[in-house]
Amino acid sequence: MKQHQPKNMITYCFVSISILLLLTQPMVATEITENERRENIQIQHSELTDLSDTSSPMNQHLGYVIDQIQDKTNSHRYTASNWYLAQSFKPSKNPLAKIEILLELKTYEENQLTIEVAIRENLSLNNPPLTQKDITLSNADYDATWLEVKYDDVKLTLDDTYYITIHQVGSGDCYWYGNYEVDYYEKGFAYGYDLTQNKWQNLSNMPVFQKFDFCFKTFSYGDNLAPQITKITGPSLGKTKTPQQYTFSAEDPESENIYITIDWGDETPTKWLGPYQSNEEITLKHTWKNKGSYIIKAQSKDTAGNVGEWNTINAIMPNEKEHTLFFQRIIHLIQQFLL
Ligand SMILES: [Ca+2]
Ligand SMILES: [Ca+2]
Repeated sequence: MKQHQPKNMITYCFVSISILLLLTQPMVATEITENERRENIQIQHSELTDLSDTSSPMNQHLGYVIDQIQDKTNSHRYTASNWYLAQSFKPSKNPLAKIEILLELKTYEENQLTIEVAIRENLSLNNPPLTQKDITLSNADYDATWLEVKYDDVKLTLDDTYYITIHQVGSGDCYWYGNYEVDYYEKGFAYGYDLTQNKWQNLSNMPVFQKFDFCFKTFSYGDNLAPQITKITGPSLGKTKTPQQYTFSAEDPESENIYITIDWGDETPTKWLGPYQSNEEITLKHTWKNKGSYIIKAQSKDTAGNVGEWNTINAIMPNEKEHTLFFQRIIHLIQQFLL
């Protein structure tokens, strides 16, 4: 019995130390992780400042958004030179940036036909329009074509009635398409002005055109929204000194191209990568030198420079090989002493 005691004591001490080691190991790892996490956050903050210095354009309007629209068609009216045609509408957005009207060139002289397209507060042709631009139709517009008329931003009173009037210059014929079966645009009417009779007709007063509206669209500007990271996928557990692959994507509300920046949680400098398409899957590899828990952060911006929020994923790089060997050795030693 006495002969066995020293060996038992040694075994007992070793097992105790081993258990203590096993218990303290994760705690030490956790402590490192927390420190690294704090460092990472500091890095992220300092790099965030750098990112704001990138020479991206100021936040700007991306483009047009439709305000009013009537795009159904089953009929048309001629724009013969002795007529003005008009469509009334009530804006809900400011400013009016452009309109589109659905025209088709029928006959023309000198291969083109000029149309005056105006925005008016009323139908009095003696009053100057709020704005007017000429468009020229050519051979290319020999089918029904949405023709764009851009105006310098026109400030309108929302929900007041305004008129798009068109009048062709010179001889020829052109269709302005519309629809008369259903009143698709209830906030406006179609009008025709017969120059030979010097009067406007509300086309809706004519039985066949009771519900007639011309095909038109009015446009204002939409706010350009920042893209957001929609996906970060990849291993949550990996090995140090081995490239790890992650997939990112970002969606821009206006489907603009996007740029992406990744903060890998170590001290790798961040930079904007791209351009990529909105929703495109972007696969990137990164190698961590030191073990620890890392917060991978991704952020995107659009071509106008609107920057979205950070999105994150956690990844632990425990250097599995070291851990496995360490635990294997401990277990092996315990087994030796217990036997
Ligand atoms: Ca109508
Ligand atoms: Ca955008």
